[in-house]
Amino acid sequence: MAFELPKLPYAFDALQPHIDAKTMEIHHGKHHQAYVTNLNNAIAGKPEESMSIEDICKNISKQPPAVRNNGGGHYNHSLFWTIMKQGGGGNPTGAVADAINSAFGNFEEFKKLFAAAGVTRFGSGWAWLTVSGGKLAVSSTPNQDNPLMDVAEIKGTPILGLDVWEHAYYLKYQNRRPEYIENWWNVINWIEVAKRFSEAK
Ligand code: MN3
Repeated sequence: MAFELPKLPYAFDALQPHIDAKTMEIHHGKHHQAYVTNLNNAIAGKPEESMSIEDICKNISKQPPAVRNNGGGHYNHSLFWTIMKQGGGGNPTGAVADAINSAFGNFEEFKKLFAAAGVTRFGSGWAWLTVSGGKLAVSSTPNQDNPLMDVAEIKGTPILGLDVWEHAYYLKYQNRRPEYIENWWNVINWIEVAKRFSEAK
């Protein structure tokens, strides 16, 4: 087996009340598992079996749709679980906070831009904060694309990502994606985002 479902770094109910336990259970155990299974099936017997998911994403334009969709799904969700935690939220600190202020003016302006990227993504996709060309950028991608991919409009190393597929919020928020995003700020693991920022430079 080339790729495996990473263990969720907290209990299914750890992000309540902002993200409910049932959503987490299905999202991790069914949706993410399906991306991993389908990715492994798509690359069986191929050199990609021994490649990192990051390297597969970086040359995604050479891959068939099954690898783009499921490889992206595996990378994106693996990142997503780690940038949330029980008792998260608040404001970023240190170098990543400085970089946010320098790129967007202040944290509140960044939040507005990021939320807008998530709210206005039509259909399914992701909102991202990415180190791109040495500075931070906000963007969104469709489906399971991400900023590592050579097909992305804004390319770089994502340090924060938000899943805006309906499966990420529909049980609790139904069609109210903006409310899901507003509550999601309360579970962000800024320590992990700062770590990813320091490694991306
Ligand atoms: Mn998802």
